Amino acid sequence: MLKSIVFLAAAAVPGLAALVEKNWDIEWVSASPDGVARPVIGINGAWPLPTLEATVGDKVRITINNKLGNESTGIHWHGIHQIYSNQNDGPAGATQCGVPPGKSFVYEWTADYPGTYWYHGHTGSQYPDGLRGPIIIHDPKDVYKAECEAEYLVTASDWYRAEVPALLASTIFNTSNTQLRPPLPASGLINDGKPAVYKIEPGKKYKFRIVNMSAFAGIMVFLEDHDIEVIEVDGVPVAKKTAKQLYITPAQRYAFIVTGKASATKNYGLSVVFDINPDYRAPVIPFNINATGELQYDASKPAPAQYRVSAFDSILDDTTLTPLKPTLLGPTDVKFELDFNMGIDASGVPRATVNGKPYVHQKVPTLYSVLSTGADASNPLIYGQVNPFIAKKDQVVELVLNNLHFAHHPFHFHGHHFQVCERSAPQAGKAGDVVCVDGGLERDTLTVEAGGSAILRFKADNPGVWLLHCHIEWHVPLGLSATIIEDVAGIQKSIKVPKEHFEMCAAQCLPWEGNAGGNKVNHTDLSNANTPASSDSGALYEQGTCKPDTVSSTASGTATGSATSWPTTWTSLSTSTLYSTKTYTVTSCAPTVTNCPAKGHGAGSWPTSAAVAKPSKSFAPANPESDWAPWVPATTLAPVPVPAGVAPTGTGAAWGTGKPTATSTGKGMLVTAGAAKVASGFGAAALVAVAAML
Ligand SMILES: *[C@@H]1O[C@H](CO)[C@@H](O)[C@H](O)[C@H]1NC(C)=O
Ligand SMILES: *[C@@H]1O[C@H](CO)[C@@H](O)[C@H](O)[C@H]1NC(C)=O
Ligand SMILES: *[C@@H]1O[C@H](CO)[C@@H](O)[C@H](O)[C@H]1NC(C)=O
Ligand SMILES: *[C@@H]1O[C@H](CO)[C@@H](O)[C@H](O)[C@H]1NC(C)=O
Ligand SMILES: *[C@@H]1O[C@H](CO)[C@@H](O)[C@H](O)[C@H]1NC(C)=O
Ligand SMILES: [Cu+2]
Repeated sequence: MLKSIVFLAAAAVPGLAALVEKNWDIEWVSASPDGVARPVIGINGAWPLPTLEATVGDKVRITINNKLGNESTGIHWHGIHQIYSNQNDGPAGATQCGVPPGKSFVYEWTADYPGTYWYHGHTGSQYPDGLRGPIIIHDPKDVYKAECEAEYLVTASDWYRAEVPALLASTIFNTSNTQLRPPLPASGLINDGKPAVYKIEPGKKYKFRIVNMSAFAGIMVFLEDHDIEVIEVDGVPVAKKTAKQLYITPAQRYAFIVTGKASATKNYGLSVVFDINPDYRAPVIPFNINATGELQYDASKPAPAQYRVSAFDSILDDTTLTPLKPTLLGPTDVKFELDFNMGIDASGVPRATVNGKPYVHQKVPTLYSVLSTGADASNPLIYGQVNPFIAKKDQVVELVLNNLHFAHHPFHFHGHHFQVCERSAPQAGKAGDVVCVDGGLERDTLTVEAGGSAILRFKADNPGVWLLHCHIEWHVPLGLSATIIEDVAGIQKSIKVPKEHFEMCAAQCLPWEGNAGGNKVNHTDLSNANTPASSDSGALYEQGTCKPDTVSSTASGTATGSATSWPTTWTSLSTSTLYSTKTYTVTSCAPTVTNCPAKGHGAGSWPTSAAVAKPSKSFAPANPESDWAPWVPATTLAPVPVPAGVAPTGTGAAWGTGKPTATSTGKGMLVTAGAAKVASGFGAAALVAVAAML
């Protein structure tokens, strides 16, 4: 295990940010957090994974060495804004190529805001296989710190006994799974199976940070006989609010204060209840996965029994929380409307769609297309089916998310904390016209209620390619993602991708220039771009369809075969192994294998556009400590009173009352459950409505 190097003292002095540096071997290890051993993805030979700690203003540099042998990888730093460092955000296909086995990749970013975050794999649904851990960005000016005796970290996660490739094959990529059921977890973990005993002294206050690292299950959190005093959501400090029960969707984080009882004669339970229902309000599946932690007053007394509640009737509505320093955006400049849904397409393949189209992972990562297509980068057509939306510099953008599906979905936006303008009650239908006012909740992951909507806002002041996607991990490969391309000119001017990043593409014979399909001459010619394949639905993970350069001498660039019969060197790539249960046909390789640069830097042709050659800010400088761009606050922060009417009314409508019935209305039409809304205009992926319990 590496030692955590955090220079708290130095970082507290402005201008003297520390460098937090780690070298992580990503490799398979065995672990049995719920008593059953299985292979998991560890770091430096160990699992659970380390908590990454830094202080606001610190530079973080993490080298990952992919020693998995059989899968590509990559890490997303969830909630970190990546100001001028979009190339370090992590999602394969959006801002980088996946890191193939045997390769190393360096992530460099600034700890821009304090709070509770996490890191996780963003390639091939790897985080349910264990590749996820907490990030804590300490705040020397933490307003709530003085009153707390100690700080505790709680992680909660659903846990699966089969590995992700098998889970995907049996559920998500299984065309017989017409109800789109996700895999169901076997157990729920607090602290990845490590002890969850929190020492409490009478009358003292403790800060708890809780991170939900679930792939699917939301969690309900409540304490026996103690209040939860919420102070932070997703890294955003909020005015204190007392709650009895918290509902935390995957990827969300909370910090809260627990006050010790004046006197206690026993120990108390901290309950985490995992919810595997499509909408927790009307459970169709009993809450049968629970985990209990301990608020320990006296170690000599017994641990508490599981603390249960009879109903989840006092769950905190997060939209009633107010940031301590609200972001002031002013009036909206542009509105992007995203209607999302799930269904099966005309070929019977399970899909999740945004405006009728599943996100399809392209050959050239979207960021690399922005950097290499000059003026054409402002044309959304060149990016292929990544559901692109282009925002201009400094525009105030409204994201209207209409959930046409009957389950709730937690949406996460990379690169920003968004402002929640409005969130509707379940089954309220599409969003109406709303004049957004500043002051409401800010966070980076928000549940959009079943059959309802949410309106989010952000200012396009962080040049980059940012995914906006459902954070139920099983819905990502189905295509439930969109791409927000923010400030094209700013990206071209200020984002410098180190050539080592392009080497990840080269090693897999993937292009790193041109449009989505790698066309460098005619950017609107998408004939070589990825489209939804009829034989699989690996939307986010179609990567590495060529042989690695180690076997280039025998390849012409085109091959057909079943994965199981491919040469072993091929199966070291993620795609071939991910689809190892089905025949996978490689019909196009761009560039052809013979065009692939040899190993090492400088071979091949790296992008030469003026924008890349002349960065205004560099995150791969020779002298990182002095050379890195200073932290620039993304927006001006000033307190304003919370306007009336921001909080939604009328939550709590039961999903159960509008229980869906199986309805098929034919190609191109879609009927959502409950709300019975009709949508049209599904281009490539015609949907039929499906009824699903899950
Ligand atoms: C595919 O899904 C069906 C229906 O849920 C299930 O019966 C079958 O076992 C699954 N196939 C595989 C290979 O897991
Ligand atoms: C964790 O996230 C999952 C997925 O959305 C959600 O179902 C679950 O309720 C969350 N858990 C908590 C404690 O919020
Ligand atoms: C889990 O907790 C919930 C709420 O307290 C309770 O209703 C349920 O019975 C518990 N399930 C089990 C298996 O203990
Ligand atoms: C570029 O490709 C598009 C789409 O295939 C085609 O319509 C157009 O004519 C092409 N332009 C040129 C100059 O070849
Ligand atoms: C890669 O190997 C590990 C360890 O044996 C295994 O658990 C995992 O399922 C494999 N991945 C694929 C895609 O086959
Ligand atoms: Cu989802």
